[in-house]
Amino acid sequence: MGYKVLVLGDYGTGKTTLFNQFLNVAPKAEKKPSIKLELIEFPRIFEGEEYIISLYDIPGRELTSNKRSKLYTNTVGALILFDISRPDTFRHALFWIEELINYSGIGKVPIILVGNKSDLREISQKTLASIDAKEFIFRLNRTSLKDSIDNHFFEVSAKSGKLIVAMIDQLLVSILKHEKVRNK
Ligand SMILES: Nc1nc2c(ncn2[C@@H]2O[C@H](COP(=O)(O)OP(=O)(O)OP(=O)(O)O)[C@@H](O)[C@H]2O)c(=O)[nH]1
Ligand SMILES: [Mg+2]
Repeated sequence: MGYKVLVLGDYGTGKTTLFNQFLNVAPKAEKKPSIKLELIEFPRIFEGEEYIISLYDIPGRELTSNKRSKLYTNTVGALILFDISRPDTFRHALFWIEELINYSGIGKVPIILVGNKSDLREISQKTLASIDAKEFIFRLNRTSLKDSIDNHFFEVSAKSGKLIVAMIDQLLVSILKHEKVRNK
């Protein structure tokens, strides 16, 4: 089994689009048969070792919180999406992070805060300044320092695929670092 990574965020932030884009941009990515949730697996190499990422697409609203809590078990990392054209989805990112921490069963979990739809920046003035997201991550890292959590912010376009491979590789580095500390 690979490293279980969830794609979380409010409805319409682009989770499914991002999820499917990995089939195009990550070599050897495959959709796996799965009863409940959509699952994509692919290998990534870091320092000569191969690691399998198992990515799960989580719907933003259909599930009750009780049902969702079960999905978080054994999660070792997450992509928390917001839509840079919808401030409400950014404010709600903390909700997803807290839910993940509460239910994952391993305490804190490294995340990437993902400002999605970066392609909209070129055509619309009404997009969030990335400085707010950077500030948010800075504060989050200050509060989780004692757990050696190392969270990051990426602005990507799920639509074009821009930066999403770099983003997942950064998450893998954070996961490996955190696992090392946990297994000491
Ligand atoms: N411009 C732009 N549109 C995007 C991008 N990613 C997703 N979208 C659009 O945003 C809408 C919602 O995308 P989904 O991928 O269905 O969102 P979701 O987060 O899976 O939504 P739920 O499953 O309902 O929670 C669709 O119309 C997508 O085409 C992006 O990077 N840029
Ligand atoms: Mg979806």
